[in-house]
Order: sequence, then C-alpha cells, then structure tokens
Amino acid sequence: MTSASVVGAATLEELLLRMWRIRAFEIRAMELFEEKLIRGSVHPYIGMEAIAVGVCAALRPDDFITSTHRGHGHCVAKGLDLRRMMAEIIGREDGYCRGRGGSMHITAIEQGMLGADAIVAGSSALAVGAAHGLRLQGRDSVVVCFFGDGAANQGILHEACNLAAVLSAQVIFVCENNEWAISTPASASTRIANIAIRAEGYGFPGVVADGNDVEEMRAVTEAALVRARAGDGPTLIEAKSYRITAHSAATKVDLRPAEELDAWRARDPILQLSRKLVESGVDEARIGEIEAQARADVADAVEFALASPRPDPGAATEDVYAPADWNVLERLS
Ligand SMILES: Cc1ncc(C[n+]2csc(CCOP(=O)(O)OP(=O)(O)O)c2C)c(N)n1
Ligand SMILES: [Mg+2]
Repeated sequence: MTSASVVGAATLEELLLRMWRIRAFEIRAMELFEEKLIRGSVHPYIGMEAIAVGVCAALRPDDFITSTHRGHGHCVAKGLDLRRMMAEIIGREDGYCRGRGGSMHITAIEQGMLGADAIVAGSSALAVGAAHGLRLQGRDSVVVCFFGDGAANQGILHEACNLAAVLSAQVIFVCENNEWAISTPASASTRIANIAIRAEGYGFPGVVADGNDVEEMRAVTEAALVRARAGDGPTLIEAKSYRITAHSAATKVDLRPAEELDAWRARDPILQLSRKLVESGVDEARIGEIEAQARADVADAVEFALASPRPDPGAATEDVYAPADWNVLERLS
C-alpha cells in the first residue's frame, strides 16, 4: 500500500465512523421512542448517511448548516455532541435547547447548526438570510441548506433560490431526494426526473450526485464551496438516495414497494463504503471495530441523557423570547 492510499483509507475510515454514529444514533432513538422515552416523533436518517457526512466533511468549522425534520444526521455530521443531542431529543435540561426543542428543533449556533425546522422547506429562507448576513460581515463562511424532494415543491424554496441567486448568496442548496415525501412518490409531485435542472431557471448551477457515495458528496460540495466563497453564488446539489426506514418512528404503514426497498438496501451507503475499505486492504475486523465504537459512543450519549434532569415545568416559558442584551453577532463570531 502506498502512503497516499494509507492516508486515503484513514480518511474513509473516519467517514465510515461518522456514518455509523448516525446509524447507531437513529437505531437507539427509534428504540427509545418505542419505550416512550422520546415523545413527538423521530424521523430516521438511516440510508442517507453519506449525504450529510460527505457534505459536512468538506465544510470548515465556521461554515453553517440548516436542517429539516429529518435532521439528526446533519447534526452528527456537523460535529455536534451526541450527549447533548440525545438529551435534547429525550427532553432533558442538558439538551442543546434545554429539552424544549426536541428531535425536530435542535439548534447549536456555536457549532454552525442554525436550526432544524419542522416546517417543510422552512429553513431555506433562514439559510439565505444567514448567508447574506455573513456577506455583510465580510466573511466567506458558507451556509448549507438541506431539504427534501417534497420540500422542493414548496413556495418558500422558490423564493429562497431566486433571492440567493440575485444576491449571489454564499449558500449551497442540498436536495436530499429520497424519492418519497411520506407516502407520495416524487413521480406524483413533479414531472421532471432531476430536481437539479431547476437551478438553471434561477441562474446558478445544478448538479446530480449519488447521495449514497460519501466521496462523491464531498467532492461536489467542495466545488460548490469554491464558487460560494468566491462570491459567485449558490449551487443546487441533488443527492439521489433513499430512506431505509419508514417515514418516522411513529409511521406504522409504509406504502413503498418491497422490491424498491430491497434494491436500495443493497445500495446501503455504509455497506458500500465498508466494502470499498475492505477491497482497499482494510481488515474486516477493523470495520467491526468502527461499528462497535459508534454504538459505544451512542450508548454513552443515552446514559448521559437519561441521567440529565427533566426541565422544571415552572421554567417552560423561559427562552421563548431572547433577553434584551442577546447579541447574535457575538455568538456568531
Ligand atoms: C409546510 C409543511 N407541510 C407539511 C408537513 C408535514 N410533513 C412532514 S414531513 C413531510 C414530507 C417531507 O418530504 P421530503 O421533503 O421529501 O423529506 P423526507 O421526509 O423525505 O426526508 C411532510 C409533508 C410539514 N411538516 N410542513
Ligand atoms: Mg423525500
């Protein structure tokens, strides 16, 4: 093995670990939902791990993301603390939002996570506003906006894309096309094969990428980042992928054809990357260690979260409004 491929293999191992952390986190979250320790819902990112991990691997720590109802994977990939994430989802005081936000509203501005949004496509406007704010501050940090194929047909996304183009905003739109919006197949909500072609209508590039290939996701993001940092404006990346689980932990009926699900299971991004690593000479045992490490990290997070105190009901209205001296610019710098 040459030294270059050793470096490459190590990097891919790290990416696999991050993907496994997301998967292990989601598996435990679904179990905790069944045990009624998580209220509300959980929308697992299982099967889509390569998108968030590939995109976020290209980012700098001072770049930002916005997220969706299916946001745990984005947070893990951006480097948020698993313990505080799990505490948030379980509704405990040590959570990122002191347990007030829950699964669909994790926010960690200091770590570049501007917020998940249960309103489908809602965070797109926020992403463009944040990107423009960064421009006004003279910074070249970039905002990545994750959204789904269902979100692609929401009006706010059109406004956000158009405004981003006009402002040459330093934003990257990442459409996670998992072919379904709950029980609606993409073919029933749009007449085009590739959502990426819509970018041309706004005046910026659109690219289709294999959302199950972590290296490809990182590469297309790197190109979009160069463009955004140079002030040349947005890019739309359409990541083709699939969710391996039902829409949410609470969704008991899954209308998707079994053959379609099987075909995508065979293309599981974690399986593909593991296979690639083994073919490049990494020991199978090492792949097992990576999975075990991820599961141990998540077990530690669950232990921490369950030991965290429940919020005082009397404090439920705290943090609804920002204090008068709250300075967002200070938090961003
Ligand atoms: C504005 C709005 N409309 C409807 C919903 C209900 N809803 C929650 S998730 C979802 C499907 C979103 O599909 P997609 O954007 O493809 O994301 P995916 O769940 O496939 O990741 C819908 C319709 C919502 N949360 N917000
Ligand atoms: Mg979808």
